[in-house]
Amino acid sequence: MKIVVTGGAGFIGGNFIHYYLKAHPEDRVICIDKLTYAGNLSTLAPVMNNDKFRFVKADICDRETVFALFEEEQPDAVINFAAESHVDRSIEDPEVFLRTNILGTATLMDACRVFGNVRYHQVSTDEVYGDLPLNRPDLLFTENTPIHTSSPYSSSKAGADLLVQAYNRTYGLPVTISRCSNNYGPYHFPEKLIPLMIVNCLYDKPLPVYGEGLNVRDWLYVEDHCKAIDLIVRKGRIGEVYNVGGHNEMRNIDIVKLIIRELGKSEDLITYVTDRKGHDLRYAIDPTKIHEELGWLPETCFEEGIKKTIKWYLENRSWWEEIINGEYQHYYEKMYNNR
Ligand code: NAD
Ligand code: TDX
Repeated sequence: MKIVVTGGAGFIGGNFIHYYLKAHPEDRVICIDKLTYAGNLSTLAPVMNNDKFRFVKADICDRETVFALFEEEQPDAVINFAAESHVDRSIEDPEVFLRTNILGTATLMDACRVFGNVRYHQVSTDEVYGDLPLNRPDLLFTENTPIHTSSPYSSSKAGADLLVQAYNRTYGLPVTISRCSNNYGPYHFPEKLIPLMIVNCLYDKPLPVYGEGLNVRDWLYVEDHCKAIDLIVRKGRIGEVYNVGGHNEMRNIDIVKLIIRELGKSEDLITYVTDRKGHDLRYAIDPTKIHEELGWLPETCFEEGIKKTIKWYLENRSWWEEIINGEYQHYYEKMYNNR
């Protein structure tokens, strides 16, 4: 099989490429990535010399380049990870989220239509379902939960999902969608909760917890997400949505305290800051469908996954130090100074 993976220089796309080339050494992977602030070629350094891998620096909204690449490569499947992915950035500046997340998705699917009705998979998120109340642990997101978004980010992802379903119904494009909960693991950009707290702890910097830290996220080790996507692309039913999650709900404050403990730091580093606007209270995925239909189950429990993740950040300082010494510093000052 020959697959196009977009956004492969980012967190989940990068982990997916590493996983996929090991799991399917006979397949060829072509990665398209614009290398925005979130894209990092050093994430792909271990596979750059693999002759089954090709990297192309391009914008998924650039129709001419995307079409030329499809004509040349004639892929069998496309997996779209490329997106603007950070909620806080979407609150500051929504426009690029609409462009990449919606128009980029349309451009890729148009290329799929033109070059042989290519199999298309959309990597979506549980955030399209909005949030759940904190006092109703019995409620979970199923694939039938109505779309109900809170941030410009989640709205742009929901817009893309609707478009994917419309391309299936209108043009018969063979599509699937996965909606996963919060991922964590290696190569996670340090603007997101877990890597930000690890990096700040290592520098003994304040740990900025939004509001009271009581919001709940449902965490999944990134490799389990990658395996789920691989299964869906190979065995999933066309036109279907699959939720992906491992029943691992945790309050933000408990995650922060756990990281502090693992790194032997003091809870005095915790600093409560102004809450995120429109902050979703709780996410929780019901993964029954992907389990029953495709046999998927998470393999890495949180206790093991967080230890592996912290170890990775300790052993790969150059990867994240390069990031935080660049444009990230301006971002950090803008978002957190005087918050
Ligand atoms: P990320 O921000 O780490 O990486 C995004 C990648 O896309 C970067 O390499 C960036 O350079 C690239 N990109 C951005 N705009 C582009 C464009 N116009 N053209 C080409 N490349 C472009 O994101 P991530 O956390 O790896 O998320 C990947 C996907 O998974 C996203 O679609 C996101 O919505 C979804 N998702 C993420 C999570 C999570 O917890 N991180 C959970 C569920 C779903
Ligand atoms: O400094 C912080 N302090 C803090 O308290 C940051 C960055 C976050 N938080 C809180 C906000 C959230 O309740 O931690 C929680 C997690 O925040 P993020 O890491 O920004 O993730 P989230 O907003 O939950 O979105 C993530 O999961 C779903 C990804 O970034 C999305 O791309 C994905 O779709």
